Amino acid sequence: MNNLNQKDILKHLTTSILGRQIICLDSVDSTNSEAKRRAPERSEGTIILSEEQTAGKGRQGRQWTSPRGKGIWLSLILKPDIDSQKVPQFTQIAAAAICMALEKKGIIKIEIKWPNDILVKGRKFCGILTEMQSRGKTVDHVVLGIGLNVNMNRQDFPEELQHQATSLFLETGQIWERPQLIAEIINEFEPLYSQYVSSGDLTSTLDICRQRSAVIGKRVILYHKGVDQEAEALDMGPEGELIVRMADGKIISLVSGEISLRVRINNRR
Ligand code: BT5
Repeated sequence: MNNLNQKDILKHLTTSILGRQIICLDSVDSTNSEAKRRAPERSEGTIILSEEQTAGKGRQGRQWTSPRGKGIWLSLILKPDIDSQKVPQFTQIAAAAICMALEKKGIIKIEIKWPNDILVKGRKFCGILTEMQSRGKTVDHVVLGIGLNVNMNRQDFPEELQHQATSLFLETGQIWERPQLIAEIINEFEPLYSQYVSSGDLTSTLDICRQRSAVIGKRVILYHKGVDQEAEALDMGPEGELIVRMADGKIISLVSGEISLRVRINNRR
């Protein structure tokens, strides 16, 4: 497997702005942390990649396993002229773009577990971490992190993840070229992102996410600040929020962020 380099990715890139500058590292703590450090002097669309992450991050201090050479550990620096409240939706845009790119390669049965997990047959192979630096409503920069397990074997995962995580290789039996996948994800992301940032239009993203939702119509358990609550996921709202009916019948909208969600294994009503 070749090391990642800018040239191999640019060959497949059809975007006008995003991904035109690519920094490929050998090892880093976290590409999101590195992107945040470099964001002030970098322009919109710069991508940071690393062969491995020694402290890959999930949400809320969780870890992201990122073994050398086997995955896409990517952070995209964005500098949108947009209200900071509209940034969490970037996670949905990225999820939609990843699904479109992979489906075009013939990888099917991909599901999105709101807000930031992408699954095949119930196993997670991709996670998204959107971080932002803002002053009030003004966005300084956004770092959109994508972790995608590409050519990982079962043994590349720590034991506790072996039954809940997967990779493109494990699902398809095929070794995948990372540069092409990276370019194709960014190619799908750019139009959805530009449409949203320029006009607030999220409809294409929402259509893609709703059709592939692993949670809509299911009983779920919401976990927030140490408390589990049962609910039924009803739909996604116009801003990408998840609309749920709580056990007491109350209907509420969840904005991505602090809430974790488990789909109930036994999903009978
Ligand atoms: C996420 O968090 O799913 C966001 C992951 C984002 C990773 C990318 S890699 C490039 C960029 N730089 C970073 O430092 N991060 C981003 P969350 O929903 O909190 O899920 C974290 C949980 O997923 C962990 O607690 C594990 O249970 C599980 N997990 C960890 N590594 C995994 C992997 N490689 N594949 C599947 N599941 C994993």
